[in-house]
Amino acid sequence: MGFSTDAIHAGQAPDPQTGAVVLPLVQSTTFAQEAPGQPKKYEYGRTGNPTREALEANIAALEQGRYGFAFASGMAATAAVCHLLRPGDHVIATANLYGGTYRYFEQVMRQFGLSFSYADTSNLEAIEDQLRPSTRMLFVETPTNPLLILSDIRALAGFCRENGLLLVVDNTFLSPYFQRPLTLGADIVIHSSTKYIGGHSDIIGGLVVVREAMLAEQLAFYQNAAGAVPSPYDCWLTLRSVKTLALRMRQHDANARTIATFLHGHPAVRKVYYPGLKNHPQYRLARRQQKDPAGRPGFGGMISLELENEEKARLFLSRLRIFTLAESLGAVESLVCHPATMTHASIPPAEREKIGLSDSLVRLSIGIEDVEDLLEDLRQALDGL
Ligand code: P1T
Repeated sequence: MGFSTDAIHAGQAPDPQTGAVVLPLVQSTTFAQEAPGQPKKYEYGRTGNPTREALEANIAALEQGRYGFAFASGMAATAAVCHLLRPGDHVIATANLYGGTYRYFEQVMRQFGLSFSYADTSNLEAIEDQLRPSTRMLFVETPTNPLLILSDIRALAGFCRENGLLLVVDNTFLSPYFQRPLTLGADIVIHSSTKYIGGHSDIIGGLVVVREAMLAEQLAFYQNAAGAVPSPYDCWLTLRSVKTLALRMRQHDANARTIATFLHGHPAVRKVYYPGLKNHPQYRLARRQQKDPAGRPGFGGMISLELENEEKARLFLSRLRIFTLAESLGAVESLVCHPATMTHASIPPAEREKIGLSDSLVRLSIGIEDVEDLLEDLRQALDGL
């Protein structure tokens, strides 16, 4: 089936009992058993729920995986994946990660005997330099939050196969509409479905998709044992959101391309980070790796820009009218954020400096409003800076 057909139908046949076209929302926390220890299909809502199961089947179809798992947040999804590891295991992660992921690795998982090294995962040699006998996992964000650096998933998958590592890709920034890491050889895909998949800034959620039955078994066990599951209502809302994912992603991408070009030509902007600009160092990789289901290149809706200094960045933020100053991204409305003091504040300043995340960096999440209005808002905020 095509992507949009799957987005609308996968996991959601009309209800056999009532004919309801929209998947019924099953809020029940428990399910009647025919005899002790003999449930019909579901027994307890943490273990399994029909609404959650539909979402899990849906995301598995969109990512072209076999098994999907829904969690209460993107961080809970990342935690589930980390629990595939054992004390003593070593992880190599992209140097520029979402700040919360870095915090979870450094301040939570380290306490349990895991160790983490950070590398520029766009460079295989830099990864190789970090490789140890105990390395078990390569954890990659591509494009990265907020610097939009890409890693070549297919090349990394080959490296991981040779070295016996699991390749995990956080696909939050593009959604399965523009990037399907499992088809490029990744083992595990993670989403903060709070972002593009939810798309309306009203659901916190996380998703994991795999192909291998062994990984699926461990994730299912952990999901039930640790219990960071989303509510059935959040799953139902997410399913509703996914139905328009293709339409929304096309508009995010179209608006962002126009805006990135405008920003690139504005004298107050020192640098624009957007993989769809020809001067992005990985423009060719972006065209090859990031594609809509019909094979057309897609760059997504995230843009970062460097202003002259932090003071100008703050002034710019205060002048914007349509762009709302807030954390998060990927929703229909445009947002703006100052990563150094907001989403990436949990990364120590020295580490931020190392990866090039400066105090004058501003991140835009381009929404699907009329692009002329967004351009006008940016123009009035930048002019005379
Ligand atoms: O917020 P949560 O649903 O728990 O997802 C965490 C997460 C994971 N991965 C990436 C790439 C992310 O960007 C996030 C969350 N990011 C933000 C809240 C933000 O504004 O960048």
